Amino acid sequence: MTALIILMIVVLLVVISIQVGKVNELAGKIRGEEESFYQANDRTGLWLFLFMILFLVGCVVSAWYYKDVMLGYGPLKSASEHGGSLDSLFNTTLFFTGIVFIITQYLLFWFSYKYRAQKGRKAYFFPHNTNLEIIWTVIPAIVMTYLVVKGLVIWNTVMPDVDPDATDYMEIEASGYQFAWDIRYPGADGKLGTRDFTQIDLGANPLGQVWTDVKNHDDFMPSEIVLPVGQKVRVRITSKDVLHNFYLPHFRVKMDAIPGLPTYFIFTPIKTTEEFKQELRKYPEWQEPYDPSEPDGPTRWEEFNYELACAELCGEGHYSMKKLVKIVEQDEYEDWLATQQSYYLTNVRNKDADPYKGQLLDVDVKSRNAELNSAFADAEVEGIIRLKNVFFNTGSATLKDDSRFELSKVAELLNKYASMNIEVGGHTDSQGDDNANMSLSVNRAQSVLDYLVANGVSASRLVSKGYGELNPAADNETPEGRQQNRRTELKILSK
Ligand SMILES: [Cu+2]
Repeated sequence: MTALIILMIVVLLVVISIQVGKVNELAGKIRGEEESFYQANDRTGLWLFLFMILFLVGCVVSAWYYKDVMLGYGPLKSASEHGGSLDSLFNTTLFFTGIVFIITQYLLFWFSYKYRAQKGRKAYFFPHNTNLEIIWTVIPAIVMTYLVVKGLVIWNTVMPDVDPDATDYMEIEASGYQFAWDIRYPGADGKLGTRDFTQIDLGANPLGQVWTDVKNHDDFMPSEIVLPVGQKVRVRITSKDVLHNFYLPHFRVKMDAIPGLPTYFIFTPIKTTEEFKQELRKYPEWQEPYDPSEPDGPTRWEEFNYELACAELCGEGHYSMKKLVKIVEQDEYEDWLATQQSYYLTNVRNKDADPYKGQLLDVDVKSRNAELNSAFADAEVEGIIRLKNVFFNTGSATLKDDSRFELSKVAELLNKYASMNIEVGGHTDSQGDDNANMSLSVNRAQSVLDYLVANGVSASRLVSKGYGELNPAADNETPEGRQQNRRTELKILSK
């Protein structure tokens, strides 16, 4: 229907213009052909000149009117350290191209008016003018050289890579795929683990992390990007399928994500999300309601968030490649870090895909130490702290070497909380002879107590007790239950 109406309008316009042409022809015949030709020329020239004035004024007014929604102006000044220099490059280019734009538009329309055909005037013919040639070659050459050199200088300050041994930056990784981003942080060691595309398993290992590389063990994949303000960040950018583009408009960060060829961008955020919101708040258009159907709801500036987008038309779901970016103060960042779980520990550890299944790893010790820190800090009298990584040889009270991590941490914490008195309790499962279990638990508790004393804890603060199989923590019918029942516990007697 719409197409039919448009077609009819087009046909009508054609008919009208033919009719107008015919009327002009007739009028020309009446008034004399030549006379009407010059009159039409005068009119057209004048209209063109008026159009030019309106057009140029419109360009300037609309640019001014919309400047606060353009990156680089009003509230949308760069939120990164390097962004200002890129904005200044755009402004410089806009300045020169703006001058050229106005001069060429002026000449185009003014000349068509001034040199319109007039009675008795002949066109002046000149084939060549050296001065003009020099002017319009030399001036653009100088301007172009200036723009290119300035661009190169800025490129060279924004784009050089960091020294991999430097400690003044943090690295995160963004992997694009149809249609989302996987963000990976390096964890406590500050290093991203290696990847191998043949290891990719969409359910269990979406990035193809190589689990024999211990650097992977503490890497985590948050649902949003959180960064501390003032921190230099290197983003390693990769793609798992087609071309994507890592675009953080507020930080003037934009780089292709290319399958098989990691790229990078280094930037330093200088405004927290909160600071940026306070900037936006000063502008009336940002005080309007975020959702127009809810006039009393939150305003646009209150709902603002930095965003990561994909700036490559990568397919049907391209628009959904969006992630929130939060820039926060250092302490807030550390609180957030503490809530993040390593992908390996959460999804892979001790499963079949784990090459270290059943072995105690550095990353277990670290996360266990953090648990023990808070268990001791929050300990109540009569409370129980179950030790997880204390192992004995089968049927014996001899500690395995791997127990040293947990027990030396416990000794350190007991020395820190020096007024705490503790009972070390040994427990077994229900298999085998009851009396043998009882004496095994007594001996094992004593071994742990001896270890703590040997590590500087005063013997007067410790007692040991064997419970044998009397206090099961789980069902003795299953192997897992029995494993949980064979355990060492600390009971807080006083603090
Ligand atoms: Cu994309």
